[in-house]
Amino acid sequence: MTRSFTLAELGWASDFLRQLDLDELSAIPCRIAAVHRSRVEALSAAGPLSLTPPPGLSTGEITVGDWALSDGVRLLRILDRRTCLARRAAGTGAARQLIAANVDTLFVVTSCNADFNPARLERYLALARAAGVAPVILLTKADLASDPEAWRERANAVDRRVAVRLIDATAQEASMTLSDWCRPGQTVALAGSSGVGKTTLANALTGAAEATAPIREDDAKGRHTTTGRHLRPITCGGWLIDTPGMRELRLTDAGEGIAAVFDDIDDLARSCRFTDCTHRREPGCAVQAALAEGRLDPGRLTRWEKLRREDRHNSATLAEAHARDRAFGRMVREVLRDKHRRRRDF
Ligand SMILES: Nc1nc2c(ncn2[C@@H]2O[C@H](COP(=O)(O)OP(=O)(O)OP(=O)(O)O)[C@@H](O)[C@H]2O)c(=O)[nH]1
Ligand SMILES: [Mg+2]
Repeated sequence: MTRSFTLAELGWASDFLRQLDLDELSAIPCRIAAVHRSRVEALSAAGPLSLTPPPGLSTGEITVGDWALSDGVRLLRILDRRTCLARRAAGTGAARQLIAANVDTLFVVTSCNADFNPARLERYLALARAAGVAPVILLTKADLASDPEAWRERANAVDRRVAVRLIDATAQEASMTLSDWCRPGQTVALAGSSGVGKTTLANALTGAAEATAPIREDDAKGRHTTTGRHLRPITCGGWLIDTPGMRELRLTDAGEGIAAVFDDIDDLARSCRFTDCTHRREPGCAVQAALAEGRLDPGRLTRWEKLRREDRHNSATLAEAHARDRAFGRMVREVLRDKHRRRRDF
């Protein structure tokens, strides 16, 4: 990337400036554009930078969209994030994997076809809400649907507060549909399964020509064409983070996000007679009453319970892992202190 951008164009805001100590005023503020194994790429008002993180900060703790301070060669520190999208890392570990930072809008992308799945949409909406990011649902392939409005209604039914847009991502005017959210200084991210058209949309927004690939005909699934994450300038202003199609989006620490997406059930649960009501067969259960009266969709209740179970399990595992790390750190410090003491006493 050869163009340089002003700090305001890069998305710099007073929240970040306020975090600087007096002796940091000469440091270069920069925005992380890509994270590699031992180095990060960043954009600053003076142009692009290639930086090495300081000892003790692994690149796993840095993510695309982060604001950082640098001396031009080294990254000095990461500034507190305004928003942070994260999930539980794939595999068996408990680690929390950062997806993107300081994102204003998350475009949750699905298509007007077999990819559409309310449970998955709710999961993405909970991810966005837990991160403090405003979600927008994009229904791609509207041009291929026989009744696009029916798909819009299905998306509206998932969460009536979330904006929904029907779009043909391959059309010339695709980026116009998204212009409300893609303004100078704003950062948007795309999330959704493989093959829904994230890269097609990204290309429309950035004018780039990243590779896309046709989906399988039988189940509308993609082939995980995109593999990296980058911060890229949008033609009409703003920034885009294209995330690869996630094979797994496991929530962690997303309790508040889930409560926000399912606030109807959350409200009901609060008026149950018992505070530890499991909403199964307790007397005075407002959730069961709503089900019996047809005010609550049983499928939605099942999905809420599943997400909460998963989030609680993952958050507990994460908390345990942190406690183990802390205990190990304590042990190492004690051993070192002991060694010092013995050397001194010798
Ligand atoms: N007709 C039509 N085709 C689309 C639309 N959006 C995407 N496609 C096609 O769907 C296929 C998959 O699109 P991609 O943009 O590669 O999907 P992706 O979400 O980036 O997939 P991954 O990189 O695997 O996560 C491509 O052949 C696109 O041309 C749309 O709105 N209408
Ligand atoms: Mg892609």
